[in-house]
Amino acid sequence: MLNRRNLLKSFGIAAVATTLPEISVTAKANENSVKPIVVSTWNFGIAANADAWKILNAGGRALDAVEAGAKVPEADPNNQSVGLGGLPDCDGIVSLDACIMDENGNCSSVMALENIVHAVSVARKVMERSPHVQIAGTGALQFALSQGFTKEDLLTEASRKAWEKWKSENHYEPIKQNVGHDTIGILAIDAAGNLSGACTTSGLAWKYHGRVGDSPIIGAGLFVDNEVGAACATGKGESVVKICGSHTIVELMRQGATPQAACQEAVKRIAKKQKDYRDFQVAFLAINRNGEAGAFAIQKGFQYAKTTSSGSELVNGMSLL
Ligand code: SD4
Repeated sequence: MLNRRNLLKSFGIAAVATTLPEISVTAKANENSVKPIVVSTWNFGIAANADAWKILNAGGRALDAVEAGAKVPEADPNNQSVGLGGLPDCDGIVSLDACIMDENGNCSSVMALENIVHAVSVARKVMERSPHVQIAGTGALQFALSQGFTKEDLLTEASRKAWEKWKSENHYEPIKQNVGHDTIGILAIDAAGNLSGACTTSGLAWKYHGRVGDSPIIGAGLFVDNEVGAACATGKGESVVKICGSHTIVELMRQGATPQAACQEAVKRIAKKQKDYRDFQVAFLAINRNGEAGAFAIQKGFQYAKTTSSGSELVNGMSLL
């Protein structure tokens, strides 16, 4: 039976328990294209992928697929880390970060957007109907309303109660975060071989009002290069931004790293520079343009959902700790 060390070796990766190994950059990805394909973060990615797959399977565009997939957890009031029902900031206000990027390098995001469920769709409108790549705060809301989105109260009863409990225990002090927080990042390749990605989140619970994480920052929470591959991030955004995580991973894949080895190297950079890395989670997910997927996290427990013509599966990401 394979033990963990052998399993890591079988993937061409050195063991990663206490030391931080050099990554092994393996040979160029094989040419056995797996497409279409969609991958997304966490177990709720299975439901997101199902909607994305309908579009991919019908020959649709990866951009439409990732938007459709990201909208699934956004609309789910029981998902407390994305869209409707997301845990609020320290003032009890739900604010969303989202971005989207297509095969031509077009991209855009909304930051700290309030009162609109489908932040990812607002981000797409920024890309397609404005001259900008980023719109934040009240301006993002104003833009969304001008595009026909409707205002809704995003704070569900369950999230309001969770906030009130936090408030009574923490005296309004935004705390050092290590609460469960599960952004969806979703990456797809369509039948034409084009890549797109999207990312959407309510961000860290109890954050400072106006705080922006990595998810809407192109290159940090998401990056897509049609010639190479795509990557996205979940976890503590501040740590992802500091290493420009997703762009780093795409550039490593450009140099020949497998998606998994590239994700591992990004995690390693965080661990090298951020001494408290044992106290938080960051996970990266990537695909290359041949449809190979890989992931790597700081902590155990990260999973991603993968859907191809063979079906859907939840894959356990490897981790540093
Ligand atoms: C953030 N990266 O706002 C997001 C939160 C997250 O899994 O990913 N949670 O920092």
